[in-house]
Amino acid sequence: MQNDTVVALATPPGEGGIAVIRISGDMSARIIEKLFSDKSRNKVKSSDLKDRYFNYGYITDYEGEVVDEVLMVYMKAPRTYTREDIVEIHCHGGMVPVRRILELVIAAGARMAEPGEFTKRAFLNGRIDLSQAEAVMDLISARTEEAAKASIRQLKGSLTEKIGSLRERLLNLLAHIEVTIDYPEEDIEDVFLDDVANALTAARQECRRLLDSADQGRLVREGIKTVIIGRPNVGKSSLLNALVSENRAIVTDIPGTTRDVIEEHLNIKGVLVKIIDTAGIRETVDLVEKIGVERSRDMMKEADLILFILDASEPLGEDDRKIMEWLGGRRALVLLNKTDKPAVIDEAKVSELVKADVIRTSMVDGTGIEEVKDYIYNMVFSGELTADNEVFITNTRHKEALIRADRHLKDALSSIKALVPLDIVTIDIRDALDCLGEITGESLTEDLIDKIFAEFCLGK
Ligand SMILES: Nc1nc2c(ncn2[C@@H]2O[C@H](COP(=O)(O)OP(=O)(O)OP(=O)(O)O)[C@@H](O)[C@H]2O)c(=O)[nH]1
Ligand SMILES: [Mg+2]
Repeated sequence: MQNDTVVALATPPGEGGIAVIRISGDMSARIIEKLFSDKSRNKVKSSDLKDRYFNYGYITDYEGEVVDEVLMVYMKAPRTYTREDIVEIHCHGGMVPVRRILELVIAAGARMAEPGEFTKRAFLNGRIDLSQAEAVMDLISARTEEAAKASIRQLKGSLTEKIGSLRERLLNLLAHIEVTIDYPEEDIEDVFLDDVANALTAARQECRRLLDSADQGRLVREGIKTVIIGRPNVGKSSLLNALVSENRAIVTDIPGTTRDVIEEHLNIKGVLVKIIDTAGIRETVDLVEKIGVERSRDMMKEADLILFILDASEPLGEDDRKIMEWLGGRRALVLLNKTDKPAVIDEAKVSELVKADVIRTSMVDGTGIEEVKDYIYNMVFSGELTADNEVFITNTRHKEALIRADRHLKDALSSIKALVPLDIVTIDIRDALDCLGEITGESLTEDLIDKIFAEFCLGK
């Protein structure tokens, strides 16, 4: 399967200045000999083509009719993205030339590539590991600079290295144990068991460190889901508008203005934030508003951060207290809004009731808006993680594999302590190794690999 030659449009479909059609595989050179001619309309031999060089010319069909004027690059294996021969045709970016060239390339012996097939070939040919392949996809879909930076680090192999050294340590340990198992006549010393236990503990710590970074990793990649909550009329929609600097949500002095959930994206210094404005929470008999209140409550459950707004110009009410109960132990920031008006609320009482930071705001004069943004930013980057070489887990598949690896190491450790025979302990260590290998792709079945690449985009 892998020896055939594939083709795909590498640029987004639609009209554009240029489009790039990419061909990869053994037949690439022969295909280009059939279809490409130089500026004097002479066919070229692939042996005459310079490696990695832009060639000006034409793509012609089998009657010799010009289909498009193009730039063509021939890249010889193995120094290419897929480690196979690659040809890229830069043609005019209209649907007609693109479709005709694709048809001609397929008629000349290639087949349409599957989504992600170029990157999959790079993986199968050993140019990159699975975590790097996934980083390519993350980079393409990154919506902020921080998310892109995290993908670049992973693409460069930082996670590969971390996982690789962890696996190596476990392999050494395994070898060590196996030697001992091979000589059963020798008594196993306590010192040896202590060494094994220490090595397992160290490996677990490394797993935990990577897992600890996963929450931040997810926030960087997917954005922080921030939900604005409060009783009607406290200024929730006004806050959404102030944060996105736009009149996105309707603001009126009528309580119950917002009845549905409104979502907007915000980029705070490279951190992606999804801001969700909700219907004011209160007891109501209005059916539509009631559904809105239900939704507000559901939103709270999924939030990474809750911005709980109170009207500082009014005393605490029943509805405010109810929301406090609903907050439970969730991560929240309290905003005392309308501070441009005379203060009525008892701030000390509020801090006592809600164990969270409090920021004073006014949507009329803009007080506190920057502080709110800083608070959200600091949720992701509180110090050490900003270091450029820091590895952090951004992918749920990796996180899940690490959790399983850690569990096996934990089992191995308890077995050692319970003086369970060593060959049982090695089973757990092997299982942990397999889990780690799933991250880099060494111990994954073909089906799973296909599934992962199927989520990629076409032409990558
Ligand atoms: N003085 C003052 N008025 C504010 C402030 N923030 C909002 N308001 C006013 O309060 C009223 C309600 O604001 P909204 O933003 O619609 O409130 P809400 O919480 O979204 O209300 P619902 O959608 O009904 O739940 C409007 O008349 C706003 O202009 C503030 O900081 N100071
Ligand atoms: Mg509103």
